[in-house]
Amino acid sequence: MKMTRRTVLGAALCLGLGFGVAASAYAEKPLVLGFSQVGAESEWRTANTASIKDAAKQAGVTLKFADAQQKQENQVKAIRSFIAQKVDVIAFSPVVESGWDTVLREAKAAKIPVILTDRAVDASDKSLYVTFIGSDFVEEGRRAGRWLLERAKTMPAGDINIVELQGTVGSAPAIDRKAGFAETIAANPKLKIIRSQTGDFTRAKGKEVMEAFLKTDGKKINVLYAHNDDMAIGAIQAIEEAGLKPGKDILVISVDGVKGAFEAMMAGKLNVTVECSPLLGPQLMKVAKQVLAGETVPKRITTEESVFPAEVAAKEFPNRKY
Ligand code: GYE
Repeated sequence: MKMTRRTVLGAALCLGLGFGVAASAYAEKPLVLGFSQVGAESEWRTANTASIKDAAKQAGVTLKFADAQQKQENQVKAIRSFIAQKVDVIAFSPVVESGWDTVLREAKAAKIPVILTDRAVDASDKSLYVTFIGSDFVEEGRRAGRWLLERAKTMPAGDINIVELQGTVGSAPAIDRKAGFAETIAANPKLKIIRSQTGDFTRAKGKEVMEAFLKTDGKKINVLYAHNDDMAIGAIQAIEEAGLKPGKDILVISVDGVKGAFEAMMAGKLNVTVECSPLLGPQLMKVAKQVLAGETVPKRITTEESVFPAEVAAKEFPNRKY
């Protein structure tokens, strides 16, 4: 085992005092974790925050939690304050992929390990973080695309017009879910994305942008692909207000698998949700402890997920944890 700051101090105490009790009491000093969260933009995020806070409590980790309200500058400030406070480990879910190199270098210079959760960064120097725990967003996009490819087989001849509600501009899930979906539906030339715009992962924005899509393209729209459930739920409202039936006149596909999506599926308004688990807390606490103990952890830890079509919604609903 590598000697960490803590083990060194523990050993020094042991030698100095000659008391095993004092040394073990010191060894139990809780790990201090600084966590910079993206915000509170969606049901997914609320569940993710709850998972991190609960897991910290369970693991006896002292959590310093900061909500960035979806602003990168707030995340940078939070990380700098964690460095100043000399926390043991920093973890964060980067709102966008780029622009982290400077602050990550500052953390490295202060010898504070950084763990990425949920979203990735595009830093060219991979040594700037220890590991990235989260979903494979490209695969989620592919799963959404595969569902549509299957469904398209039973749809009338002619073009199938898709509108897309993207997540936050520049964020890993928006970039990857778009790419995975586009790559997959390319197999069927009838499937056409006629509009694609950001709804910033929120219900309010999802509704607003869908209203605009409906105004210009109305009856031409056959499918909505939303990068998260919240935007889909907002858009469903817009579709209903336009006098159309979501889930029937316009098929609705989304990502996350939050309870609200299952309710919408049970009401026949959402056709499928691709699972993306926000329950990253326990894994984060485990990895933070391993990192601090000097253990080697994998550079990429991928969350396991599945797909839930409307047909299984009622059966699965009682098992949902978020
Ligand atoms: O899909 C969305 C949230 O980064 C995976 O962020 C997360 C995404 C999630 O706001 O609902």
